[in-house]
Amino acid sequence: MEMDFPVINMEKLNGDERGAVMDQINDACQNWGFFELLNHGISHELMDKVEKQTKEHYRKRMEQKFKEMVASKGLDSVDSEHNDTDWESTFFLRHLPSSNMSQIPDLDQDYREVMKEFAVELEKLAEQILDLLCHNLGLEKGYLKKAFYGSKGPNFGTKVSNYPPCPKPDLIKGLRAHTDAGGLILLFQDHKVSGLQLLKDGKWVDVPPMHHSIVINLGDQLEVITNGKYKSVMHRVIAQTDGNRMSIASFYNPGDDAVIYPAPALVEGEEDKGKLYPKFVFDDYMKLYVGVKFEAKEPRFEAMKAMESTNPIATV
Ligand SMILES: O=C(O)CCC(=O)C(=O)O
Ligand SMILES: [Fe+2]
Repeated sequence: MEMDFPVINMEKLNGDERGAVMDQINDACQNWGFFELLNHGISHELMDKVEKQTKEHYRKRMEQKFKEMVASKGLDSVDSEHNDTDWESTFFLRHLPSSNMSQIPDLDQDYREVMKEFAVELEKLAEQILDLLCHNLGLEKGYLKKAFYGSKGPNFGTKVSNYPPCPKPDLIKGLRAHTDAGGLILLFQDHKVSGLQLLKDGKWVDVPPMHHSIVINLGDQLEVITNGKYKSVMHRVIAQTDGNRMSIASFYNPGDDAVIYPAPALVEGEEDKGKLYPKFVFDDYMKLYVGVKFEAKEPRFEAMKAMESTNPIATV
């Protein structure tokens, strides 16, 4: 039976349907790697401001540059598949462990302020979701936050993207297929222009645009910590021939020096026999990931295993 994309109404976590909603989240984590949140507590007014300012910023500061890039690379007239470019216009805001917001050029002051406010809300939501995951996994409250903490707290940042109309969306992807390297990803996506797809049972499935929703997906680190109980899932963006898709993806990731390994409570059997994933320093994983982002994740885990066996990390 074809299952529908999981949509979670967070309001119901406060009522007598809590158990069923928790099960729905657990099922989404096990079978989809993705779910979409409604009534997540972030005000619609704030989200509307973020959307308006992001679209305005694109028109004022990014669109011309994108068009010039397309023209200079001849991307609008390709006649065969392009596997080394993405049809996206992006910039990155870092919030934690320290903010880079004041160094980003061309951000209007009110846009800067609204994005700061949004990031604070998203950080709270991320930690709330991590605790729901802890509960479902049978881990103590705060386990995942602590696992990500390292010595300076998590890395938390936002990639602001626009996927402008693309004349050849079958030849150039908006964003090529990948799994996310980090922890928990929170996405505010355009509610009118679709394009995000995830790979499920060998088929690409649309992540449905919904007004004022936040889409959550799980990165490679949660696969490792859960010893594969939850998995990161391949996804990609298909640009549209008409319509510009906005997407604001926030990455709640481990700190650079956080040591990542399967939670002992989720490793079955004696000693380390049931441990399916390696132990490593998050930054070592990221150094590897940048070069192989658009490849399968399994060789990344294997490379980390090889590193672990030559240079084991003391148990902390
Ligand atoms: O734009 C999107 O919807 C997804 C972006 C994404 O997958 C990423 O930046 O890792
Ligand atoms: Fe992604």
